[in-house]
Amino acid sequence: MYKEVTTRLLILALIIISVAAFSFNSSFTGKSIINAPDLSIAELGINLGEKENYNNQFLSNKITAVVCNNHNSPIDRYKIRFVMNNRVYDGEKSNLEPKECTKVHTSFKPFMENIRYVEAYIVADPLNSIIEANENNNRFYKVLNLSLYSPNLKITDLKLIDYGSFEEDKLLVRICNTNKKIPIKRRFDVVISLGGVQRQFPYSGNINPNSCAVTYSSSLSYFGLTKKKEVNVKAVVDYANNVVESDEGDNFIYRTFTFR
Ligand SMILES: [Ca+2]
Ligand SMILES: [Ca+2]
Ligand SMILES: [Ca+2]
Repeated sequence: MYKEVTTRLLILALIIISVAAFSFNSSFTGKSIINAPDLSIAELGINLGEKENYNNQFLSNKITAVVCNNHNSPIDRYKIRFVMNNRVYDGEKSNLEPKECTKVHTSFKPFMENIRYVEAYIVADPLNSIIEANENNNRFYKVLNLSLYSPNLKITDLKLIDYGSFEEDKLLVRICNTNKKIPIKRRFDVVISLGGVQRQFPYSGNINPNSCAVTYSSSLSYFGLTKKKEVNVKAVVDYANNVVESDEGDNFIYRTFTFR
């Protein structure tokens, strides 16, 4: 009985020692898994961590990714690939210590793209040239809403300008860009509907942030208005929707004019 217990204890001790020895050993073998870096993407966004995270000054908005090294070996150099709006932006960074994170930016300018949403991908080590402890956390996908980075057209006035005779009179349309930081640098149109007759007027100038511009219609005879009466007039800016705006719902104005 005593001998049996001793034997069992011995066997148990052997098992414990061998398991300990195996785990001790395994920390020195399989180097590529145990001692390796691990690139991962923690976050992707616009102007991440900036003091003001939207509507920076002209040209200074950035798409930012937070890249981390989750494991125990440093990384000398690594490549980062952004894919946005069907374009590829490649970058290279250096020195990422174990357990360290860093921010990576691209030159992508949200408002210059003139799109409302962008599907954004980021890949760390896109050519798989670094052996990592985890190869499955190198990609990040996010749909970014760029509306806040868009300008905004708004019609603030529509009035009749007297050119002497009523057929020669024109309509003045006052258009403002209500965004405080982003200019409008795209052609757009102004459509005026007068007494049910619709005419289109292109506008090709830029409008600076927080600024207004005026444009004029053709003379009223161009609308087929031949006799004096009361007419409803509607003006719409960016009728064909060439400009992506933060607010697409404030682009029209109504007036009623009585010609006597
Ligand atoms: Ca990884
Ligand atoms: Ca608008
Ligand atoms: Ca628009």
